[in-house]
Amino acid sequence: MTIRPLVILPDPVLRRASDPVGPITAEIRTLVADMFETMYDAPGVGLAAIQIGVAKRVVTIDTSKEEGVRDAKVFINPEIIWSSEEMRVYDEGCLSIPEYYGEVERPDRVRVRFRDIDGNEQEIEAGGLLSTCIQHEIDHLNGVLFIDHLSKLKRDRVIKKFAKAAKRDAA
Ligand code: GNR
Ligand code: NI
Repeated sequence: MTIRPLVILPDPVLRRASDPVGPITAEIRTLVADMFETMYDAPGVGLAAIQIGVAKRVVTIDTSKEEGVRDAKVFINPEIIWSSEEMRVYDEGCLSIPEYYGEVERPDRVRVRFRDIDGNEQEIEAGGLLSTCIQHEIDHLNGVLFIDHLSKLKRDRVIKKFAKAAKRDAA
């Protein structure tokens, strides 16, 4: 297993839509293992494959709060099949936009269909942090970032800041 470098804003890779996964091959299993390694190292509660530069519809999530207890969840080709009318606001962050946070309003609960690591179709209904996180990750699979849900003023400001930092790092 390998910790892979994270793709950081404003890298255009983050704007790519990811491709559906076909059969669960050894390559996919290695990708999932590397995603967990990278996510736990960061640390983050979720990761989409595109954040390590792989445009495949694979998401890892662990929202367990207790220290030392892991609850590793994998979502392959996840789709939201139902969203609650009720909304909730959460102060979101993203490993691809380090140290920036913003309040995003999303449906409170969602029902998600996906394939598990054995390729079996599954459905879950999620609330709380898992609901927020899975919606954030599915956005990544479509090239959407949480800052796209903020005002244009806030979004443009953060993109500008990260573009400057990237330029500085390249120099
Ligand atoms: O680690 C993460 N924390 C987080 C907090 C609130 C809402 C969403 C997230 S996901 C984020 C990791 C990440 O960037 N996943 O794409
Ligand atoms: Ni993110």
